Amino acid sequence: QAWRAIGTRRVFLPGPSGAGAAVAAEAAGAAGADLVETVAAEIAAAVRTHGGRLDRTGPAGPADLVLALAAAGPGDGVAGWDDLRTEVAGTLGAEGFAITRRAATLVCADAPAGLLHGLFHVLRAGDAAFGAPFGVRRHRPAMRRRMVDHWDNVDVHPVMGQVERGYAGGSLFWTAGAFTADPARIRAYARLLAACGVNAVAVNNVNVHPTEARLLTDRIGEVAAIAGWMRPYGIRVHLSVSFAAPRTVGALHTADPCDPAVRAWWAAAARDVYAAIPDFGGFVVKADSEGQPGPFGYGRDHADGANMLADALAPHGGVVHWRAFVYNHHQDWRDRGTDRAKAAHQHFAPLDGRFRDTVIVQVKHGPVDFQTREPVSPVIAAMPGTRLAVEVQATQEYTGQQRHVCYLGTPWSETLGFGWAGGQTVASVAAAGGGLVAVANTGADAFWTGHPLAQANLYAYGRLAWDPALDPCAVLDEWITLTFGAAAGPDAEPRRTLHAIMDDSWRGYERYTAPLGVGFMVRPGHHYGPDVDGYEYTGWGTYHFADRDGVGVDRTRATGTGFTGQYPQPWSRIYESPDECPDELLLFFHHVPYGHVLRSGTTVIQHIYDSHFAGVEQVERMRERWRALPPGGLLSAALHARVSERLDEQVRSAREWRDQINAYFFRKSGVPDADRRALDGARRPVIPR
Ligand code: BDP
Repeated sequence: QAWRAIGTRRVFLPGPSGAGAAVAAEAAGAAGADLVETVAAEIAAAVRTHGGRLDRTGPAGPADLVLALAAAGPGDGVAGWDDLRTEVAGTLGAEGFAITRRAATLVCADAPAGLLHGLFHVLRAGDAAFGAPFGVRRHRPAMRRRMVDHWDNVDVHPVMGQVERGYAGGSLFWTAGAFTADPARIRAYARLLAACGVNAVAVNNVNVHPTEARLLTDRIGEVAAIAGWMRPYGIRVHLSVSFAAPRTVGALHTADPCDPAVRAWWAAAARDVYAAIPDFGGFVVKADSEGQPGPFGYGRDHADGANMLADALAPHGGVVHWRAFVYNHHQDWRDRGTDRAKAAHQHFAPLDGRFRDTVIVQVKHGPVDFQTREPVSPVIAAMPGTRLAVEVQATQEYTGQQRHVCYLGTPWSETLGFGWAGGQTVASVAAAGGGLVAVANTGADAFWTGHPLAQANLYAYGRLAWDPALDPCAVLDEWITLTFGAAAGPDAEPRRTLHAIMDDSWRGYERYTAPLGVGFMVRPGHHYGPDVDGYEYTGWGTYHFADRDGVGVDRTRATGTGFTGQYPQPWSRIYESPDECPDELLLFFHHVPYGHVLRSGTTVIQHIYDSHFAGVEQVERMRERWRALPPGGLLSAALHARVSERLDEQVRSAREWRDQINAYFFRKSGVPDADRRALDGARRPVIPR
């Protein structure tokens, strides 16, 4: 439906034999020519369905929409084109475009990928792109690389399955050891990603098991096939590699990054990869983390390891995404001086300035691990001499596993806007460095994402990576329009319902799971559902320290782990003080008594109770709204049923969270609920002692 605005119109896109064709072909290059033909095929399909017309050879009569490269142009006869081209040529970069509305809507790009993004822009705007005239508007992505990282395994892992932390069916690429990617499906996937603004995909898990390690060598053909199917949509393919590969898939006895034989092994491996995939993006590496091999084993550091791989890739134009998710996963909960939150900064900040330009240190957005609410990782402010990428988790490992509605555009936007002295923000650091990365939430599921409404997270990720200043609610609105139809008419009610369900869903999830910045009260292993003490006495470094008097982790300099000292001002000061620390992060930074009064005026214990009741009520209302909305139009019966089934589970799970958390804290603290609601899950009021 969304294509109607384009498909009903007369579109001119200079083709291989049209005006300026020779110049266009030269400007586009071989890969670029693919992209221009992708744009043509998209428009051709739309006009076939909706009755418009596509001209490739010259505007036969007036056009409504003209898309062309600045270097080529559509030739004479398109009013306003020369002005536009003169104004914008050479300023749009590899993916940007300019758009203006004169007699026709004109889209001009310096490079073919810009035409593709321009087309999707017109698609998002719909009829508005063909209304009253408007002046030249330039659009360029804030982040040069907008990458989705798949955690797909080749073999089925005994614990993690086919896709680690995957909640959207199987892998799009592999099934039980075999390469089962369906070309049409991968092309459709590339199209989906490109429409969201994504331009890079890492195809396999960062935990590289023995079979996946061979994707780098004898199974590179599989990666090349994926690259071939994705290339027409401007998407480059990256590969997660094992640091131990020279030993495990090669015949060397060491993987020491300073050993000349190891360096030569990687140089040869990179050469072979590029022979198979000339536009290969580069490597993603999880090293010395959670059991993955790395440079520490040879007495080297992360800069030695990352630079060695960068040197292998550099001659071919590739980059290394080296993850900063490094910590001791055998930490002793009794040692309060150590703190997992501090680890990435301790490992990486001292290395600032030592990484090559083609190394991108990929930092999780928070200091611990994709929890529902975390402060921003202090590493992001601590490495001005290093290119950083920021990693978010679209796959909802800790945010409801795509059984719960949890719209993540909201927290990502907050994270990207987080700033400190000198006008720096998370978005500006990522934009200047290596961009924004999302762990994929997609898979072989018919709706791509398991929960159909989780598609909005992929969309929001891509849109915010393109422009971090976008309002996440407006982005959600775009997704709703593109997926379910325009605002007016019969679609108005579905839109209202979807907003009512989704806008505040992340905060809702936080309310019934882990308010005040406390994390990891999840069941160990699979991380779904509540288990307050599940990780409390383990080695994973994820504690809440609840006792009869209070709860939270003291991360202050004064009396705690000193983590607050890793932040620049003013945050270091703000987080250090329990009075200044934002309520929503209080228990992340402070251990406080249950009677501690929050900035909101409520005590911590009462807030825990209130927020769990409120969270469940919110989810119950979400389900009622959905039930009141009959399937129909673009809301298919299958989709409606899937969302209904997931909302039932969300209600069940939210009640379970409420009852377990409230019962736990009631028993620990002995403090009754001010409103005398049942706290221990029993269906009777609790009489205050
Ligand atoms: C954790 C996941 C684990 C990943 C790890 C990572 O539980 O499966 O391997 O992150 O990012 O959150 O490497």
